[in-house]
Amino acid sequence: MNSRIRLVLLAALLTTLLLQPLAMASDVNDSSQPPEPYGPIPSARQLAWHEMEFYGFLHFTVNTFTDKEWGYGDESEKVFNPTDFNADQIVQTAKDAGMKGLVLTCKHHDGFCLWPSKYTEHSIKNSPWKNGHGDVVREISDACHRHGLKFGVYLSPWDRNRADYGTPSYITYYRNQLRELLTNYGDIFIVWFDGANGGDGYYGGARTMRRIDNSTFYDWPNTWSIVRQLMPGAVMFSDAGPDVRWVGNERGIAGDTCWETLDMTEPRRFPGGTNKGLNSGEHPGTAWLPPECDVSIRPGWFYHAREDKKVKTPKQLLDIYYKSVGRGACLNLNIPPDRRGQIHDDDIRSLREFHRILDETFKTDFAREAKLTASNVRGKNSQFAAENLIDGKRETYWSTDDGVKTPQVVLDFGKPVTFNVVSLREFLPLGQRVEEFALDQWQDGDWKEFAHGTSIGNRRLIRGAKITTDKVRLRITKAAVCPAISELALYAEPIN
Ligand code: FUL
Ligand code: CA
Repeated sequence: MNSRIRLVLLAALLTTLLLQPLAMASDVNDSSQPPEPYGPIPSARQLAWHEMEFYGFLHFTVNTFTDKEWGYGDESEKVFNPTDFNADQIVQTAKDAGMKGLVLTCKHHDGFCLWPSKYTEHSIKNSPWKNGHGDVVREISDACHRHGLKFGVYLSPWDRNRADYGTPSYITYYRNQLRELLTNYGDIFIVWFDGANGGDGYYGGARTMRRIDNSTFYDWPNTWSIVRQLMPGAVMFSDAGPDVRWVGNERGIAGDTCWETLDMTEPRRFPGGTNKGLNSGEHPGTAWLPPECDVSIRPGWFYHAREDKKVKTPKQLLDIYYKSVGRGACLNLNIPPDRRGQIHDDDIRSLREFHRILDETFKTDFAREAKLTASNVRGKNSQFAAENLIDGKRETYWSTDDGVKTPQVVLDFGKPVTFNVVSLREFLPLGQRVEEFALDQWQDGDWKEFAHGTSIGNRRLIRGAKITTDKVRLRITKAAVCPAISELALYAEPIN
């Protein structure tokens, strides 16, 4: 090191040391300022995604007509021929169920494209449907935008049709297709990268087994940068993000403790890599990487008539909702179009009742009328008051002075109130701060704990037996730093 550099470094060190006590003092005293963020924090695109909470998957392709789950790749384009395709029926069904968007399998593992891609003949342009002039991606994306839903694309990295699968030219092909989808179909909220990869297939007639190295073959960083460039607002989903992680199972269930963060220093973090930490996340982690819970309303992902009576019941769907959305994840519920090209009546019936119950449940928040008393309010400043918990706004929150990590707040209703669902939300731009909490009810002149939990994140829904009380208390029992909580709401389900 030459002496000049040494001098500059010394000066920098001295300045840091001298300024530090000042900086610390101002942090502690200046509780009129919002708390410092803690750990990894979400990007703007992730925050927009968190707000969706519930959207749908559409698995639709040649498999719908061949009755398979994974097409081999040798299916004739001629088999794709819906008898009464109706994008409005599909999108309206999703909307009526409360979904905020739809993700379409534009190309599944079999390689058949639901849009007339310039780069292959294995697409809808060689199908009898609409005499080869159809475009399912166009019709579904247009209908989504018409009905106020967001649209997302699934483009299978594994392609059992392509002769060049496993060689570098396939990556060029894959990226060309991605560019088509990201430039011709309006706004896209999510790009879904499947981790299921490599194996036997048709491969242009070779009918062989092709194993690829998931860690190198796809060169993901350069594919991700195409998405960033063409659709900067879109989140990307895979086992390893970069924006949204898989929850580690296809049952739609997040861990009871579920962090929005993950440790990305783990070396096998790529699509099809390790499942470590996916279900519960890792705290504090190195990146904000929240989970999406994907699950099908039927046993399979594609429509099969034999599964018509196996559609999940409203009760099962509610259980999934509370264990996904209610654990800080988003729920991506698959509703596969049938051979007509519409959502089947059995699925509609179940979705309708599921949505009716959710609507009834979340119609009235019994906490709104409560009188609040908090053990601490940051800087005694109304900007951080406990009332922010019950104003229905995500962007306002209750917070405490730095160092006050175990505060409590009492909600006094002034009369008995009955509920069985509690909703909590953290203010996400400041990171995931709370590590444990408990809820008490006032009963016979004393506090009685009725629930406790760990992570909160975007949303924690606690669902139990009905409780009637005139006071509820939230205790934060462990936090990394002073909490920032934007919601405490109480609801009653129209059942049990
Ligand atoms: C899996 C695929 O293999 C299934 O067919 C389905 O698309 C599911 C959502 O992802 O990995
Ligand atoms: Ca609020």
